[in-house]
Amino acid sequence: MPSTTTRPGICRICSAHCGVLATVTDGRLTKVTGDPDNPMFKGYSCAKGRALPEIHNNPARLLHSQRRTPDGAYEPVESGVAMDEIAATLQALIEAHGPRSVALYLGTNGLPYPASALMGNAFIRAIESPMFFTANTIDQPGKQIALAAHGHWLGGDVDFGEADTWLLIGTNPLVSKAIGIPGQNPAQNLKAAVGRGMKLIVIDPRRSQTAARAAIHIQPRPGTDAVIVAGIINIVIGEKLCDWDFLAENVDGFEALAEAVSGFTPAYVADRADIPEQQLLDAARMFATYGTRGGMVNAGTGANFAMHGSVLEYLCLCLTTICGRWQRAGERVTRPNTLLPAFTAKAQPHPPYEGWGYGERLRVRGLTDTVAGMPTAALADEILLDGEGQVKALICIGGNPMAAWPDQRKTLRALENLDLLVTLDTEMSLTSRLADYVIAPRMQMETPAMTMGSELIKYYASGTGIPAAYGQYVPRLIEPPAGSDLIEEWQFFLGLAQRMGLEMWFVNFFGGGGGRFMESPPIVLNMNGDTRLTTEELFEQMCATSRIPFDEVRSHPHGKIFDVDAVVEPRDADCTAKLDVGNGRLLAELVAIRTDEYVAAQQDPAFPFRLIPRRHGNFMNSSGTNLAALHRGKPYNPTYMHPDAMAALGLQTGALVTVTSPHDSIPSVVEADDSLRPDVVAMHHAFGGLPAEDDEVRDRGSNVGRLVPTDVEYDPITGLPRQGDIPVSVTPRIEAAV
Ligand SMILES: Nc1nc2c(c(=O)[nH]1)N[C@H]1C(S)=C(S)[C@@H](COP(=O)(O)OP(=O)(O)OC[C@H]3O[C@@H](n4cnc5c(=O)[nH]c(N)nc54)[C@H](O)[C@@H]3O)O[C@H]1N2
Ligand SMILES: Nc1nc2c(c(=O)[nH]1)N[C@H]1C(S)=C(S)[C@@H](COP(=O)(O)OP(=O)(O)OC[C@H]3O[C@@H](n4cnc5c(=O)[nH]c(N)nc54)[C@H](O)[C@@H]3O)O[C@H]1N2
Ligand code: SF4
Ligand SMILES: [Mo]
Repeated sequence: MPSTTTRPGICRICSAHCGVLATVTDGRLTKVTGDPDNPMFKGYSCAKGRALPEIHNNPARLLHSQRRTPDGAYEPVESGVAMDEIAATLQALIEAHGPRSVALYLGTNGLPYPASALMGNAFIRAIESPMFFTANTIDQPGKQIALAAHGHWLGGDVDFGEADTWLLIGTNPLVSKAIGIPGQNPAQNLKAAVGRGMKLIVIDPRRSQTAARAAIHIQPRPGTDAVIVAGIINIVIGEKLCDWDFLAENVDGFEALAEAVSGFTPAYVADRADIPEQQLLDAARMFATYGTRGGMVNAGTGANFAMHGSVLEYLCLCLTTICGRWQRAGERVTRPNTLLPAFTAKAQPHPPYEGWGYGERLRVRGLTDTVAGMPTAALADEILLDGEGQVKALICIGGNPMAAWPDQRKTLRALENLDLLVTLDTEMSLTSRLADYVIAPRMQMETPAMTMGSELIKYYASGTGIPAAYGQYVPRLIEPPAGSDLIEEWQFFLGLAQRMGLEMWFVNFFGGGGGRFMESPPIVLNMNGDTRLTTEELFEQMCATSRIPFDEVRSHPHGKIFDVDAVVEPRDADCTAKLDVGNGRLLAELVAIRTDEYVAAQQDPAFPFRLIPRRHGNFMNSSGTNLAALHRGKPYNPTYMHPDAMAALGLQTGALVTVTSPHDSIPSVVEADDSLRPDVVAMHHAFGGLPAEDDEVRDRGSNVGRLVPTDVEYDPITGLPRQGDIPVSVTPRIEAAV
């Protein structure tokens, strides 16, 4: 008789952290479904979470760490030996070239393992290298830049579940579960909201799953979001729809904002964005006046990648603030802490602070450390540029630079130029195939799990995090496969530190690089001497000051929404802080977008389409793309194109094409999609092989990042290059004879 158990687990593939039910048969994960007894998720799960058995049992999964041999092949290496050798190489590099020669990159798969980001960061601080990079600066770093310039409202967010309007820009939370609509079963959350009368407004060049449910869907030219939001602000101010009491008490810079947006008249915006003027007016009025409880504004990757992400995010905060869309004294605290320490929400601002231009200076493009973290798009240059400070060693935790970084060819040159490349990855990812060592880690269900990571992301931006005092902890549900040698990432860093004689301590922070602001005191842990710690004990220490005692959370295996009943306190009598909607630098950038020279430079008849990003419901970036259970016979990322545009080029779904940007070109397979504007094409990123593997396009897709240069157009503060609204041409491609 096979032994079968079914127990609660937590899927951490994305930030929703769904409570699921995991069935284990004879030590193997065999089934994952939603957990009907979980009070937050009520049985919800998505295709990715339900594929956790295939993900764990993937034949391509690494069961042993790998070492590259002189002839370029890989051989298994015992993890302790790998740590000995890596520690010795790092030590030698630091002695010869200084600590800055060692960099660390944290990708999206830091998220499932709360200790690994912290320990990776502790390690890089222990060697005194400033070179800690995360995926955040090739994501939406403008969010933290904008918060620094604007300040934080200490009363917290308006609840999506109570609001009468909401504005979403370039985000598709029904698929991404990332922002705006709470990610804990977003389709249900939206359905409930629309059912009670909420008016959703979506700005997206594609009729996305989310846009299809909107009261107003504005379908503009990509890259015009800052122009549109400036136009909405201009209408709100012009029609005197602001929350004047809130402005008087809490806000500086209103005159400067009004002046900066004044040129963005409805007629100008309608023309620039190619949208009906009346629709813009309707959207602005609806957002500002509809119902009794107004909602907030959130932007996503689509809007952030199209240049001027910092400005756009700042304008989103400005619009929220001039409409007074923050929780007030006496109202409910909508994102109370559970596993994080208690805090007191107050109806007052935390003033703006220095967000950029400090700390480590990069040797390229005048970029610096910022509140969003170090500019990842410049790391390849730091590896390639000879001279003092050159990066010689890179450690990647749960990230895939060859798939996800901009300028794939430059990334390839850079990674090949390193003296030491180490990845911590569950498979021989595109990046691992270039590594000197690949450290094989445990997977989700082989480690304990908790929801602290999902709770923490509220510090990343408004519209994120868990909208309730919800917490869940689950122990490890399976042992790693028999005969394997797998470690957890944090143990790898502690192992290196011990071998190098380093002092390790870590401070709890949002691992994605989100901001320097938290209301509650940081959790500081000293790791020295604690060599036999288990992950369970580490979690206990991380939760030692949690608002709900860790044991209490643990005693509810299906998760629990705690009744904390917190309300926002009135402002302190001596509080003089104000939010700032008049940041000079960001508003100057806005005004520059309004000039004719700027507009003229955007157009080039050689590139008649704009390529935009979009997420795939079944994959998390590059993860899962090689699993039949998830790709279901389509293992590539098509170029989605409007049928009329295809007809004009004589193309049919399934035809091979070449997509060319001013920088480079990639092969692709075209697919009809009438949800797009005819002048726009869309692709999922993080597919494809190495540049030499383009003929495998039908089996693995192609790499969008290759079309993106890092040093031509980029955000002057964060270094984020133009990863969306990319000018491209699409031309038929002759299928090579096989
Ligand atoms: N052109 C373009 N570029 C983009 C984007 C875009 O839309 N368009 N999006 C950007 C954004 S928003 C982001 S966040 C970045 C993402 O950039 P990255 O985080 O660098 O890329 P991922 O593909 O998410 O990398 C995940 C890696 O984790 C590995 N992995 C899977 N499971 C585990 C595990 O359990 N443990 C460990 N240790 N590893 C695991 C996978 O095999 C994979 O190699 O890409 C950015 N780049
Ligand atoms: N299933 C799944 N979920 C994920 C991920 C995944 O790969 N798969 N990735 C995770 C990660 S790392 C992140 S950062 C988040 C991202 O989460 P989101 O930001 O919500 O990303 P998308 O779902 O791609 O939605 C972006 C939308 O922007 C639109 N868009 C493109 N260009 C423009 C533009 O110029 N202007 C406007 N207004 N809209 C534009 C696209 O059509 C698309 O509908 O998702 C996370 N969740
Ligand atoms: S929504 Fe995210 S956390 Fe939930 S099951 Fe899907 S991938 Fe996992
Ligand atoms: Mo991301």
